[in-house]
Amino acid sequence: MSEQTSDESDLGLLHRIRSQPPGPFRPDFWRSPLRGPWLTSVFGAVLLVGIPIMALTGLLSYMAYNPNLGNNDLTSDSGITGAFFAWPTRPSWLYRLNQGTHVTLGFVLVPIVLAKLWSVMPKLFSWPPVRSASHLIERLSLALLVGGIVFELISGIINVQYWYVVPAGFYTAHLYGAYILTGAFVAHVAVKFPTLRRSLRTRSLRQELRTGVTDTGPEDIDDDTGLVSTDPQPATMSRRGALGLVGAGSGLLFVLIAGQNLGGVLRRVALLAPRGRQNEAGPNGFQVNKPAAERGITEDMTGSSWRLEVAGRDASMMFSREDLLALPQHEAHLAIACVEGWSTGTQTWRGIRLRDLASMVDAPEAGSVFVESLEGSIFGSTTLRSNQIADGDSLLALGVNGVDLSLDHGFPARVIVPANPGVHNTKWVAKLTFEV
Ligand SMILES: Nc1nc2c(c(=O)[nH]1)N[C@H]1C(S)=C(S)[C@@H](COP(=O)(O)O)O[C@H]1N2
Ligand SMILES: [Mo]
Repeated sequence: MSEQTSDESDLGLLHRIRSQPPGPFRPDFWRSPLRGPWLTSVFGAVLLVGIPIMALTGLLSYMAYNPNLGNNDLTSDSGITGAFFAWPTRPSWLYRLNQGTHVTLGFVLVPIVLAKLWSVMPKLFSWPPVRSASHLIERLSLALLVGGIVFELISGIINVQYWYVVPAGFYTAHLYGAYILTGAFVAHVAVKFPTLRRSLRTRSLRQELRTGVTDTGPEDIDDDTGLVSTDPQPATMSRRGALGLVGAGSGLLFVLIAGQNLGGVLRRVALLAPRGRQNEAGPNGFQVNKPAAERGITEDMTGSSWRLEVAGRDASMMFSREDLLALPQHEAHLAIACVEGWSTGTQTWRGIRLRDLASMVDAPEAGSVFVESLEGSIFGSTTLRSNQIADGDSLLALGVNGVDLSLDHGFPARVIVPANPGVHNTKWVAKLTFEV
């Protein structure tokens, strides 16, 4: 008797589950009148522009890192990023612009990505979760898209906030994540672009921006996208309010990060930029990313016993700092721009042209120079290409803004090359090896 009762209730439960999926899987669980293909498409249109810019600037940054040159990029198999062209030295602000765009836009896109995900949330809970093989493939590709963008944004933000442990691991993961995201993005756009175009035409943005809460109703029901609520609540916010909220979030993030690259008054409010904001008084007061103490560089190592070795085809020469100061000095107005998006702004560097040093060791047309410093971290050496050596503003700098380099800025000598990713402007240089 009791068995029969339990059987019956089991059956009843099963029936209820079939006809009425749990909570968020029920279509009438999602009741915001704002959700609909138009709103999703507005966010989608912004990402349609933003994500390709992220992919392009990211790829260009890898090329600037010069993965086809020896030690410059530690990513194994950097693929096409190593293949194509030598990163130019002109315009000198090129890398600053590239990384400023990449990092700033990455922050600015966060609210838009969140809003886009919110707008399609009911689709995440489709019931049954898998209807067919093609539905499964569609859902897997969306998982790659959503997972890819969330991973790229989080890993990028963690990196520029210095929360990472192994930097080389970040670059590899961020690059491969980008390949996956790009693939999923291209597939998604190919499938959804017609819907996006059609949906954007269903409402007028100008009209929406004039519509308050009381006049805000759901979008027209369309069985195609399934985004419009089947049982909408009255609006508590207008579309104008929703777009304004997302826009304000992006604007706030812009203000909190952009100054690290742009400088000026925005630099003081760049609260999300751990390096970009510091700026002390004095000629050496601009940002220091890796201080001497952190790298084990002491006054002893850089004092009167310090020598620079310059090696060329057959010749090798040793220079004291006095020897270097006796050589022709050149001035260059250049900014350091780090992969993390911050920049020192333009400083006046003074030192010896790299190409002059190359000539002194009989390597005037050097194909590359291997730069070694007094410290052995992965940032402690770099390889520069022929076009970088040849540029008249590429210096082994001894001074900055009219004074000697400070120890933190690379005393006795550091590399400074126009449009060079910051990390290749090696400090505390001990040896230059020019290869023909
Ligand atoms: N030897 C050495 N040179 C170095 C570094 C370093 O850690 N060691 N840091 C690099 C990085 S990551 C940047 S962005 C630039 C500017 O950093 P700075 O502010 O520490 O000079 O210097 C580069 N030169
Ligand atoms: Mo850097």
